Amino acid sequence: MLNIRIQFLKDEINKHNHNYYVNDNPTISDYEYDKLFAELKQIEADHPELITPDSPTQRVGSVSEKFLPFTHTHRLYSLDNTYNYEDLKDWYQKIQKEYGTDVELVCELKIDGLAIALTYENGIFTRGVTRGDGVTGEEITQNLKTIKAIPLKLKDNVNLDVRGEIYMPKTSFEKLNAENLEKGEKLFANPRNAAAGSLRQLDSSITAKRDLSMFTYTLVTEDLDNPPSTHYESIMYMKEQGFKVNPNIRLCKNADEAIEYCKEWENKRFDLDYATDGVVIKVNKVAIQEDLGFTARAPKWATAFKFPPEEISTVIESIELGVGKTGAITPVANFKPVQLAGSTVSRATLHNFDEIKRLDIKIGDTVLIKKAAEIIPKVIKVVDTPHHEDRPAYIPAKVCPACNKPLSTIEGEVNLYCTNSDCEGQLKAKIEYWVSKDAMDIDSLGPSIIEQLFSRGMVKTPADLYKLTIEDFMKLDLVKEKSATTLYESIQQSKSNPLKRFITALNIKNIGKETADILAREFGTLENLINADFNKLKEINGIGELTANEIVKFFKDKKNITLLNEFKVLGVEPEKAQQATSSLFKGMTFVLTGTLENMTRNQAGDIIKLHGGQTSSSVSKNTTYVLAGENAGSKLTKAQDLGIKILTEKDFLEMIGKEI
Ligand code: 3B9
Repeated sequence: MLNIRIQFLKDEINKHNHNYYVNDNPTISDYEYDKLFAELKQIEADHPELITPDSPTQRVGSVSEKFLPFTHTHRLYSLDNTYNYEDLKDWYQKIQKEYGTDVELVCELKIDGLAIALTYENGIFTRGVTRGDGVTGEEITQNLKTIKAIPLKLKDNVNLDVRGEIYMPKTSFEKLNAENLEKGEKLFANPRNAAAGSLRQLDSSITAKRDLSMFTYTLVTEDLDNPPSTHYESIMYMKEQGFKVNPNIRLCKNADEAIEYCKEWENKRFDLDYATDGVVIKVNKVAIQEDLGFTARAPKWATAFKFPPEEISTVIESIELGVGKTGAITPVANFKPVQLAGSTVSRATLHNFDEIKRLDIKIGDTVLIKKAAEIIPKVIKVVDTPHHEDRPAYIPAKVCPACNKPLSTIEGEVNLYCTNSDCEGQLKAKIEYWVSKDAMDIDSLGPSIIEQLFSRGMVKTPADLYKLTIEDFMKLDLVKEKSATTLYESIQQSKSNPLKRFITALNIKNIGKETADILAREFGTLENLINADFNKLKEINGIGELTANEIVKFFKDKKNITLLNEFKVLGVEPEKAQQATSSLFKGMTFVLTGTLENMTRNQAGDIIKLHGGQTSSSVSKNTTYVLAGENAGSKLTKAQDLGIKILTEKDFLEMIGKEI
């Protein structure tokens, strides 16, 4: 009797979840739903042995210690991108050549979320894994169970895998950020980050409180007597089984119709309550898909058409000046907050005063801003602004915004510099740089802590960081024992960072992480680098005379000598770098492109450096070899144009005396 009632309740609740979260079409009131849920919970509390994994009560709360890695049974492929209709037509024509004039396509929106794989055994949801690197991800089944658009039980008792995208609706993202703002908690930059942050909770009851959903787009199964013969059919099958599939899918006869779809959604996408960054175009027939197959990272039968980057206009309200770690003054534009590619932005760097002059930017101008890499936007140009001509031109500052000392120019450079070595703005920027990701990577030490350390006079130079105790940190606002300990420990741990990080962190002019890596590998220890003379330095491939000069100058400077001595006394001892053990590639520069079969590009780079060679990210006449893997793109073309020798992975392995 109880068994029948409990099954009835589970089926009812699962049905109403489906109506509400998948079909957006609730058929009972919240009150009635809550009553069913309460009854089920009560029976399960009295009879825990009746709880099953597909019970809707299993969608809430449990705490795990950490996420475990899980290797996908079939890898999660990426998609090759196309950025214009020309490329899209090219892709289609190649397929057409093989398979006849009308190769049917399916167009889908590309949801800007997180890719996930779900496994069902006998129709029951048993495992959910993040994409990770496509081969191995993290098992987050408990968190995924809280997402009501994910069915816990399918219509049929089948074994299958599906892939899809987890996302947070735009309106839910805005609501979450508004709440977090009120509570003084961290804000998410966009819905995608909010979804990622919500999924990465060890306590799934937090995930349960976030409004996440999922669109399913791929079916992988060998369990069906009549497997779908087209992608479209497999989408319909997933829908029938209870998954949420995106309704805006369209069957197209050819590339022209697919382009039509892309054009339509380029504008319509802003009306949707979820973020999309493109259209995925897939060959419909499974037989053709199977014949075309995959490259190392993506199916050849699909491509992602990326929507052009978003641009928007806004009004510049003020120009703020900042002083950087080199003393360079950077103007930053503050403008009326606008939505750009899913985030609210209100600031953009203007780089330097020459840029302001070049763009003829005046306060009050309407400018066009564009989302550049990640979330830092860029001002592109002034758009027609009334009275632009009548308003005064922007006048570059004459004194440092932080210390009020006069600014100077450096010959051959566009920047204005503050040359006051005691300038607090500069010192602060140096510390921020010291702890940054490419330098010492002390990520617990954020800007607000640094600000407090300065305003209380606790820190002036990077060496001072290593003198701080847990008690010191506890004097700061909002720092309790736990975070004080974390701060202390992460600073102490950085003492033995790899040498290249330490050299990067020193902030020697012209020396970023790439050059720091070259120096670390060349000299092995800091001592050796300090003692290197100009002639030795300029001989190194990748170090020019200018840079060699800056290095010598840096280590001669009294302040720097004092700083380095202090580090020694404090026990800051970077880990020795591995020096080249052969000179096989001495003086040679490699550019790596495409996907290698037996190693990653980073691993190949390490091998090259161990043999005394170097790597570079761009092809030029100084490139000795281009090592090209699968799917090599424009770098390969450029190498061919410049007549640079191209190596296959096999050639490369032969050169280093390894055969595979
Ligand atoms: C094994 C939409 C996205 C997307 C695929 C997408 C991202 C990736 C993909 C998924 N949005 N669709 N589609 N709308 N962001 C096409 C790469 N497909 C697969 O990963 C995949 C994996 C397959 C078939 C497809 O079948 C195999 C089974 C066994 C062995 C080898 C292949």
